[in-house]
Amino acid sequence: MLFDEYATEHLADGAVVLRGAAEPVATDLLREISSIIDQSPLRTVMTPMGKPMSVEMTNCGAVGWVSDSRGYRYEHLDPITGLPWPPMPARFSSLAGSLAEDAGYRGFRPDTCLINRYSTGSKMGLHQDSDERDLTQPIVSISLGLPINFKFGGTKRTDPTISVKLRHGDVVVFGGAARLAFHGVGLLHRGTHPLTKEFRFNLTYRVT
Ligand code: MD3
Ligand code: FE
Repeated sequence: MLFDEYATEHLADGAVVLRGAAEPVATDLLREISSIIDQSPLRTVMTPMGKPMSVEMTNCGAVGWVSDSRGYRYEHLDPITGLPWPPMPARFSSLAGSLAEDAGYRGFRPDTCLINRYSTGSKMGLHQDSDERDLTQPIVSISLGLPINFKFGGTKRTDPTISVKLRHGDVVVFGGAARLAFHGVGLLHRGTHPLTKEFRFNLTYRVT
């Protein structure tokens, strides 16, 4: 464990919340995020159904997640700049590896990190993350700024969901049976956070 002590909460089979685990490095992470955004700007993407997502996003790492009328996929080049995505900062990847290890997953080496920015009224509907080839690898998520209600269900869309509030610095690691669970994010309510103002940022580290 790299940082101070923190509480570990069991969320579901394969999913664990590390409460406030990223709080000690939040300002460093936000500085890195702002440098990534300077190189590959936040953008609104369209779902394959032609609806704009309410969350703005960008990526860093060898590949980045994109969505447009042709579907969801990972791309080596940022479609806005035509350039490779900004490299993943070394401290980003080592942090994710260390957090995954704390949750019981060894050797997590993410090749991409999706940066989502939520503003008042943003939400994310229930979905599965299944665009990656190696579903034995976990996903590490870091929440920064304003809190949201995270919804977590089962492997069928109609399975019941539980709700858990994710706050600044909280980390969730999803592996095993949780890797293909349906999940979503409730409305971001108006508010202000000393470090992120009116926003919530989420970092999602994945092995594609
Ligand atoms: C559970 N993002 O970008 S992170 C996404 O807060 C996404 O921005 C949300 O879902 C956000 O795809 C939730 C937590 C998360 C990420 C991936 C998962 C939960 C997951 C994959 C499988 C199960
Ligand atoms: Fe997701």
